[in-house]
This record gives sequence, structure tokens and C-alpha cells, in this order.
Amino acid sequence: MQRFTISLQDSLAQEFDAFMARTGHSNRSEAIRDLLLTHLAQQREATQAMGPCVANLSYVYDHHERELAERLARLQHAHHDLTIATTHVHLDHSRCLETVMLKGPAEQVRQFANQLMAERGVHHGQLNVVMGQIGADTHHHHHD
Ligand code: NI
Repeated sequence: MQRFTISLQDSLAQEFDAFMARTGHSNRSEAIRDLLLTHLAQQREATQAMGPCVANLSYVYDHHERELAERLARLQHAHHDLTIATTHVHLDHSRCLETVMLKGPAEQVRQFANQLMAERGVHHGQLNVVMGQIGADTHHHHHD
């Protein structure tokens, strides 16, 4: 066990206390530990994990941006093996929100997601990866 001393700005400390109250943490060390574990697991899955996964990619873009909508569609067609479905929402007269559901090897899913998010005019990109082969468990399920 190692001990750290952490310095926080007052505003961040207040936000942290509010987070603890909201989530029912009464112990600061425990709350920090939970945050750290969650974040590190997300980081690992977002950057390193290999093997089968499903993932959800969301981003916002301006459809007035030159040929961007077409470039995004072209990229998704080029990776149709990874793209399960795309939902497109017209947020206002210029901005669109797209959510792309992906399935495949995590390294390929990540690479494709990064490619989409790197397109100029794509903002607020966020990838949520769930590791594991979906539907390949060997348990006996009874669906009634
Ligand atoms: Ni739109």
C-alpha cells in the first residue's frame, strides 16, 4: 500500500466532495480509488485492449463543412464489416449528431473510430468500448 498526498484547487475539491455525496462515498481514499480504477480500465479498453469488442462512437459535425457528410459515409462504407448501424440526428440547421455502433477486433474498431474523429469538422468524438465476444458464451441459456 502506498500513500499519496494530492493537492486540489478549491473548486475541484468542492466538485469532488459533491461527487462523493452524490455517489454515496464517505471515504475520500475509496472515492479516489474508484475513480482511478474506472478511468484506468476505460483508458486500457480505449487504447490497448485487443480482441473482440462492441463499441459505440458518438460525434457532432457541421454538415455544411465541405463534403464532410460524404466523407464520413464513405469511411463507414469502407468499414462496413465493423459498422453495425449508424443513427443520425439533425440537431439544428447545421449540426448533426451521429452515433455509430461498431463490432469487431478492438484494435480495428479503435483505428476506425480515430479515423472518423480525426476528420476536420468532427467534434465531441467519444468512443465507448465493451470488450468481449458478444453472443459467444457457452452457457446454456433458456429463452422462454
Ligand atoms: Ni443531419
